[in-house]
Amino acid sequence: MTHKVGENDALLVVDVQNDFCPGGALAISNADEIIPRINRLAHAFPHVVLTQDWHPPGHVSFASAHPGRKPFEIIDLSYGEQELWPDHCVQGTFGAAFHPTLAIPHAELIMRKGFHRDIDSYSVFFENDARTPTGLAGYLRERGLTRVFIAGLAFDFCVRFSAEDATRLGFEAVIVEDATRAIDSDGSLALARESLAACRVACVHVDAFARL
Ligand code: VGL
Ligand code: ZN
Repeated sequence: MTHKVGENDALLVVDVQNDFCPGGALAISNADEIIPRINRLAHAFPHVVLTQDWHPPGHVSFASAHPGRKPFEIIDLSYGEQELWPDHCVQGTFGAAFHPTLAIPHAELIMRKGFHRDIDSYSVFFENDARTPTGLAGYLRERGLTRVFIAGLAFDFCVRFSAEDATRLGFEAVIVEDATRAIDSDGSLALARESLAACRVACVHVDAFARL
């Protein structure tokens, strides 16, 4: 199937930030490889939204905020289970900045998330309590954007939960899988695939785009 990109389509470029790339605090293997592909993909889209993981110092998702805990452990918080991470994407730091090779000057919105100290946000639509909205759904609706293609980092966290929420909110969601990379901590990649299939989120490759 080829996709013809139209006026009601948006490309959501998730968290292509230094801390998720090689050398970063929460580096994902080969994450930088997908950036030229994302840049090319973005040219085919009239509307692009960039997202930025944007945590205050001492954020609840940081293992360092929980004495005795280590990154990649899971703890119980008031809103449910939370995986703990190394300190990453701290507001205003180099690690939180977009990777220098990301080149999408025509992006129309930069959406920041994870800025509440006591709650994490994987999805670009809702924080991890599954009820605090980020405002992105309203933005897309007001602008008549009905289908979102999703690329970026990480496939098994922010990309996955954003796609699932988009579907739940009535948008059509399609993941451009070879323009993503996964963290794959403790089976999270397999779980993401299963869950995305159950939510009927389509995964395509960049060569499926008619205008590329
Ligand atoms: C992410 C873990 C922690 C992501 C953000 O962007 O997928 N993952 N914070
Ligand atoms: Zn984060």
